[in-house]
Amino acid sequence: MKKLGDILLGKEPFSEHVMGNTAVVRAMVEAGTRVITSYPGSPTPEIASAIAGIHQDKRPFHFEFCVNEKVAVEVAYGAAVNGRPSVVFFKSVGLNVAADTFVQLNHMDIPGGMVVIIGDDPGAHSSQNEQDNRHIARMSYTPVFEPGSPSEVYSFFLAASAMAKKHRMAVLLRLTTHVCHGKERVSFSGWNNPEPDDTPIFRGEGGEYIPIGPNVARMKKRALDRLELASEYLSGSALQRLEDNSNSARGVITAGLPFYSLLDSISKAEGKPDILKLAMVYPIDENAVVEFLKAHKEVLVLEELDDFMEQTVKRIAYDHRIDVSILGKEKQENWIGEYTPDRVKRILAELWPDLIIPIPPVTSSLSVPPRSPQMCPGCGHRSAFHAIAKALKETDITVADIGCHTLGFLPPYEIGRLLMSMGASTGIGQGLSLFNDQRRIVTFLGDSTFFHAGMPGIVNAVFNKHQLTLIVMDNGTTAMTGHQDHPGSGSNFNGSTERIPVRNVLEGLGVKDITEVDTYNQKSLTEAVAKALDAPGFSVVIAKHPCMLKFTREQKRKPGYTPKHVRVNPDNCTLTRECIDDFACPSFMWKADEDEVSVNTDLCIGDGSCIQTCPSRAIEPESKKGESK
Ligand SMILES: Cc1ncc(C[n+]2csc(CCOP(=O)(O)OP(=O)(O)O)c2C)c(N)n1
Repeated sequence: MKKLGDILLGKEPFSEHVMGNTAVVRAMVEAGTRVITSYPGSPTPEIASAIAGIHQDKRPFHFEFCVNEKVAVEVAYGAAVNGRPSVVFFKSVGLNVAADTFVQLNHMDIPGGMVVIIGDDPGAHSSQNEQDNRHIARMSYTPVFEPGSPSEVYSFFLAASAMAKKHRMAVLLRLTTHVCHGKERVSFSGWNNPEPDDTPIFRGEGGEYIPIGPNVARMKKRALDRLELASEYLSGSALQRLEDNSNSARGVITAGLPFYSLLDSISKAEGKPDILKLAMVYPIDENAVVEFLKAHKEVLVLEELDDFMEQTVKRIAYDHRIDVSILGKEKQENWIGEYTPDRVKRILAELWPDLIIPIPPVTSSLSVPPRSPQMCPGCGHRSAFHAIAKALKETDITVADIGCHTLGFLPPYEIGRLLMSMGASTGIGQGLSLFNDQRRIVTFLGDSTFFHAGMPGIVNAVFNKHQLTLIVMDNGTTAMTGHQDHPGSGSNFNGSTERIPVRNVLEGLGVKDITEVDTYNQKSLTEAVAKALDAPGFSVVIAKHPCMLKFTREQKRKPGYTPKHVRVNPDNCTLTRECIDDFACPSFMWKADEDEVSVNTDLCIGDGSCIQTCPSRAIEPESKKGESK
């Protein structure tokens, strides 16, 4: 097994078992990418983890995490109009944040070329929706390549990058969760790029880059012309596949991961349908589709999420007067969720019952207990929710935001009754406060989210004099997506940087009522929140404590580290169960048969934030055990 750095930079051809998220970085290196930007979000953060596998001095490109997806697109665009081939990557809903700039891209002449990689999330494994970003590609005239495996991620990126450079445009590479995370052996070409030409070539004379007035129509024409060039590029492309099973009755048009699910589903079938697997899902290779439709009596369009290709295929059949029956997403349930092999098997069995050999259901004697997500042992957010709950009234309305602290909505805290999108809580809270002097409003924001999209809502609260309390859950990192740095962390992807404290920003934004409390100091936090809630106008409490998962991982790497734990002293324990029922740290275990609370030392990190929660003072550092005897 080669080292990650060698996989990404090795100049001789080789093959290796890698994730889609790794294969794409190798492709970026081969394509001579000079600037890569991102904002973290599943399923793509491992692209950055792979980049981190190349020593900073050896990286042939600049990489940075930006404060949000919009800025990430802008930095990549700025580099590309100056001649640097660039890439930006982020998760599905990141495109909503980036949209204002993203939709303009193909109106512009982009000499370096840009590849925009999005990680869509059918099945919503780690997103608040399943949005199908192929739609926004159409709206912005952006060609979309859709690979279905790590090998295709590699080859499709190279094609997307070549197209972007040749036609001086932006091209989308649409990945989905299992394409990002799936692993297979990928054959990599060798590479030997010439020294990059870093001449800053931007000119922009005569308003060429200013989309105002008559320029807009001219620019839009350019975007449409380049779309046509993109579809021409596909004719005869080796990336598009035709699986000829000599079946003139049935065919399937598909793309991406569903293609592999289809192959899996029909591997043992008799009378397999012919398959046209598209590499580009927008624009579609119309000639190939016409030929395929003409050659079959019945064609199924097999695609995850919306009926995006289906609509175009039906339009093509209509325009070309082709007599073919086209099957697609007639059933609403087929718009929802991933097209795994089992799912595709079920869809096919319903449409073409003679095709699929019924497979006996897999029975397993293992029963897996259902587990709800929860905060880590020692999490400062738990300590915060435990304290904040004591300051709240039953009638208060709490508004969650996106991050680890979203889990506050779960029992026993049940704090955060609405959730929408990153940074949305403060604005929603302001709406809730209107015509409402009976119920108090408390909103939450993580610190990464504060910088990402949280600030405009705060400015609005000050500007329009809203009555609410915001609690910034400041753990010093972007915890939920894997501890990426943000402007409040004091470091960025490439090293240390000036820390921008949340408090200073709040002061700069005009917030007058600000209190900062360590979340492990629960009494002070309860008091601070109670005071803020009673104060007139907009108040902010910064509930601070470093992410303990990150902290403990760092400690464990230090030589001589010995784990510390707490214990429940049975002599003092009065079985109030506050540690289990109200504080709810997963380290506490209830042994019902023995009527006893104990500590699972595999989970406990010894942070001690629980000690203050026990009314009978039974929780103590394990090191005190000897003393009490
Ligand atoms: C627009 C958008 N981009 C990225 C994400 C992925 N994501 C989920 S939570 C989160 C931020 C978490 O950091 P923070 O706000 O500091 O909260 P924490 O998890 O540390 O509590 C991110 C980037 C997302 N959900 N939406």
